Amino acid sequence: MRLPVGSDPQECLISASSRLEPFELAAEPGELLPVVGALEGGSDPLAQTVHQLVRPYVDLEVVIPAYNEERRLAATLQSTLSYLKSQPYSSAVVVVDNGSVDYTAEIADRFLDAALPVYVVGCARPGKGSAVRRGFRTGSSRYVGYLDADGSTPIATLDTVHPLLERGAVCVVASRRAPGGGFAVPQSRLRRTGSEGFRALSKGLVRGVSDTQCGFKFFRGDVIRDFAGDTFVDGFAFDLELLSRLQRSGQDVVEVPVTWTDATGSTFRPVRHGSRAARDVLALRRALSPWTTT
Ligand SMILES: Nc1nc2c(ncn2[C@@H]2O[C@H](COP(=O)(O)OP(=O)(O)O)[C@@H](O)[C@H]2O)c(=O)[nH]1
Ligand SMILES: [Mg+2]
Repeated sequence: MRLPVGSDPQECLISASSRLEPFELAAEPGELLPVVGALEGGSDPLAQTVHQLVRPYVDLEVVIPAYNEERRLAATLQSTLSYLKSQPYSSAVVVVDNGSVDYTAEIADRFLDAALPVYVVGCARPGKGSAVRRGFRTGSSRYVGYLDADGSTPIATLDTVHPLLERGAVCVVASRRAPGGGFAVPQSRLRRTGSEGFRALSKGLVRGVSDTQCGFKFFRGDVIRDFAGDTFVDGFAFDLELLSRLQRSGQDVVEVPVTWTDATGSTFRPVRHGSRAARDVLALRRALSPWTTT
């Protein structure tokens, strides 16, 4: 099912730091539901009734941000769908494509008649972070997470992640640096140097997490939908912001080791995206409240 690219009332609301509370969720599996929500804030002059689309409930949703992924997306969708179909829980896949200029959307469309619900969602605001945020905020699943379109982290990592969520974990992230994890195919020297710089710059923003940037993270849906509404980072540093905000509010981040494969065809442009990520980390340092625990 394809949602329109372009006007995005929800994102306008997010940028106005407001929170949208859907108050009517309903019914038919596989159907998109018009949901009427209202801004919180009572007499707030911004308060108004808005319309948005919320996907129906499933146990677990997998969001795949995708930008110009015509070469890498099909294999990842294939493996993700075949894995999810073999699980006892209900699930859906959500591809969020903001402005790809290749055949990403058409590739994703080929999977629309798959046995599991697959949605292709547009997103007006560019960036991996915006895309993931949009995926989160338009769902209603019990658990939701995201993975990269290049399949760098094996989907079978969910074998470990899902039971942890079922046991009450709120946030479970794949880590290449946790004991037992690693790189089957390492990143280029330039990317490794960039990653070291990013880690140095972001030191102290999260605690006890060895790898904030691995693109495979799952959450309890209700909690992360709430947090995602408060985030402002649109690019690759979005993961760091999410984890930092979760930890500051007292939530634990659980890491599971993965063997990760660097895939060719990265959309990450070291100069453009690296400098943007650095600026975002500095903005995060200014914006986030101090830790309340030591
Ligand atoms: N929707 C969307 N996805 C993006 C954007 N930038 C990156 N991505 C996706 O984010 C994921 C990670 O990007 P990737 O190129 O694999 O970065 P790398 O693994 O750090 O080299 C991939 O699924 C990309 O398609 C963007 O602006 N919009
Ligand atoms: Mg990648």
